[in-house]
Amino acid sequence: MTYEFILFEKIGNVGLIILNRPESLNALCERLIQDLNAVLDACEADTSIHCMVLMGSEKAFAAGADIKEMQAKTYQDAYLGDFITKGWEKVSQCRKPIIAAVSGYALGGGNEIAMMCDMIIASDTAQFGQPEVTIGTIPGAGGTQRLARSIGKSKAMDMCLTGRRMDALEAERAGLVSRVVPAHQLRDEAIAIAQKIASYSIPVVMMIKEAVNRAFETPLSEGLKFERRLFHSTFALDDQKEGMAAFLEKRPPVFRGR
Ligand code: DAK
Repeated sequence: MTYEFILFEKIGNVGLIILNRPESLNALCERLIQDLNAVLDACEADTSIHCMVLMGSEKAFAAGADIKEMQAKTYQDAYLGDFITKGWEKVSQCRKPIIAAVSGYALGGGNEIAMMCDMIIASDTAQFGQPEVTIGTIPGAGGTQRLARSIGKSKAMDMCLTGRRMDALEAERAGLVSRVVPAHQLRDEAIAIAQKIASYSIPVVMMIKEAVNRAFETPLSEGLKFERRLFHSTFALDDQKEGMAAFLEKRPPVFRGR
């Protein structure tokens, strides 16, 4: 499959997805979102891919939704056409893990897409923000919701109400980002983390993702029950037998994803 605004590479069991619209700092136009959906569908369907990395360029992960595309829309256009809603949730609906590797700007829809991923690895040059207030609108792809859950009310309000940017170290302190690495190492670090995840049992990895995400959708008691059921179900997997046998036999496990 060919994409207009995405570069794709398979590295072992990892799918590396690169947003590639440099002249607009990876502004998320409709075609780019279509390409992103298509490549994610392909990764989900490819059983040899166990984990994905989503990144942009060194200067920009993505500078937000395409303002040139949005500016002239009327309310009727946006509402009746369900403007840019279709497909925007795809990243958050993938069952396999996705790592966002962010360098440079992750603004507006760019930050929202990064937050839809399962973790964010940032380069030391990364800048995160929800600047919609500065252009007369509000975050529209989960910014007010995911940011509040990720970094708490006060910092989420600060970012969404003032439009200020957060650098990589502040984002790491606030819990938005899991690790910060030097810019030149970002790609390799993100791929190494993805390869580590991809080396484990794929059904187990997918269950962990499902269980952690359940924490955001349920009360604690229901989340714990859900986790317990999934935990019990791992005892039906060959990979659980293999993983524990390998530990006892002091050898590396060979997971077969079964
Ligand atoms: N859209 C379109 N073009 C953009 C862009 C954007 N968001 N960001 C940058 N560009 C373009 C610039 O227009 C410029 O193009 P030319 O003038 O060369 O043709 C080129 O990229 C380089 O940008 P600059 O010359 O501005 O570069 P600088 O280094 O000086 O500044 C900057 C970089 C990132 C600080 C600046 O470009 C900037 O402030 N960009 C806009 C950031 C922003 O406000 N982003 C939020 C957009 S609103 C939804 C889903 C998503 C959304 C809403 C709803 N649904 C599912 C319902 C999301 C909304 C948003 O993201």
